[in-house]
Amino acid sequence: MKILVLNGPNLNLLGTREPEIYGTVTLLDIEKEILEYSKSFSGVEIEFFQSNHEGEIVDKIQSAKELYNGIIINPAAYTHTSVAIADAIKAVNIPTVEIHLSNINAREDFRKKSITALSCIGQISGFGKNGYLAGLFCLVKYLEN
Ligand code: CA2
Repeated sequence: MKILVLNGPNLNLLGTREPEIYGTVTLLDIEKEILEYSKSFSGVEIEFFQSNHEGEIVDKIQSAKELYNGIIINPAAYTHTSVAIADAIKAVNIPTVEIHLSNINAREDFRKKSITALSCIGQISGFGKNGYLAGLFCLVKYLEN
């Protein structure tokens, strides 16, 4: 089973600013933890991708067809704006879980609406880096059934 973990704009800056919202760990730390946790499931392979560009994220999702069984995505700010990413997820028809480090429902009004979640099987928000691990667990169980 192959899972693509996709992170959107500015998440490459994790650990450098706004630690009160996003914590102190870097994206590389999170990726290492996901990789470590993935070993507790047999036959699960992970690939990581981060981009600050909407079109690159759309291209990556399109190219995931036939290559990946599932996607874990934190679309970051594109969560609230990107019909293009939502359409790409729908088009490839790959089960996708949306993750947010912060609790987007407890922040500014504009963050409460997720356009991309409309195309996802579920969303985990507010549990920091552990959200990615919970998302992997839920996605693997979903794909096994
Ligand atoms: O809580 C999340 O995971 C978000 O997807 C993070 C996005 C934000 O726009 C979403 O509303 C919620 C922002 C990611 C930016 O991350 C930074 C990390 C360090 C320094 C600056 C930005």
